Amino acid sequence: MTETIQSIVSEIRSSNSFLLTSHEGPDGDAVGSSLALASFLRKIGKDVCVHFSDPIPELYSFLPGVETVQAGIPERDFDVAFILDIGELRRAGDEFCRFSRIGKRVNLDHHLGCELFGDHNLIDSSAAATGVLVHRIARSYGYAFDIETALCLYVAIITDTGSFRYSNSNKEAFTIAGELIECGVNAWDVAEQLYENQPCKRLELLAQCLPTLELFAGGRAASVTVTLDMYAATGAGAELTDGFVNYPRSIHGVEVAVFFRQLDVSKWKIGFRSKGKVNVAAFSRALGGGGHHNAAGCNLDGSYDDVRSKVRAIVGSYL
Ligand SMILES: [Mn+2]
Repeated sequence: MTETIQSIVSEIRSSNSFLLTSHEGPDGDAVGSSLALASFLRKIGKDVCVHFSDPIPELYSFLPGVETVQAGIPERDFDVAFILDIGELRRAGDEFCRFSRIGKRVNLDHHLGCELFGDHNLIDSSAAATGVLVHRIARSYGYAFDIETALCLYVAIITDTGSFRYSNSNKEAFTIAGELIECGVNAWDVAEQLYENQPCKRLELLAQCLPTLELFAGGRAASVTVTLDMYAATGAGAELTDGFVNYPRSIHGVEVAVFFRQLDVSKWKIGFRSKGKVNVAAFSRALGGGGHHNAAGCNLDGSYDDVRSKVRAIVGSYL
């Protein structure tokens, strides 16, 4: 691991132009770790282009450097491409996967079983966030952290640890967070940006979603549903449903939460969340999807009643 970090640092020292990207549907770690790396590289005088295949959610628009993110990749050569927090290369999007004017590829990730597609692969599933890996690299370079880089890293870590609640909230995550606070990051300002800044439409949509709450499997599972009608009634879009599945999961005695999200008249996206004991990847695989122990999902076609009973049967048979 230390050797990989050393090789990446040498690659940074000997290169000038960098292309950075992360996964589709970017989350706080994807955006925060990429912008932190961009900020560090720019401050040491490098030429940096940040590309995301999907738009950056409005929630992260306060991050320094977000205005430099490009939806397209300029037709030019890059010495090094950093691919962050991605798990599988295809999640970088078609444009990046087709783009070949790259000298070396560096893969930074903390997903278990990440594909080793890089010339350098810094993969550590014990890292709380990909931002932690960026911190290790910048520190190993001897970089004195500035407030912009620190703010992006803090957001990467706080979002991927669920505000230091999830089981990945290890000592390294807290130690780095402490250092970032020392650099001038204000914990309340960040929390206010992330959690006290919701569009009103999101709560209106949540108000329509919560009455759909159902407990099943003897109270060990619970679900909520969002339909196309609810989007139409509130003017809110699917991107505002992030976190809705945490409400059924938060119930006493519930081990598995299910989120039914209507994509089209008879198309549904099903999200599963576990409190830790139950492996929800097993449900989603049984239904043709994928995911991780604590978070998984799949798509199903059919009427709500059909999809709902199929999912409840699978979850019931495992619990
Ligand atoms: Mn991550």
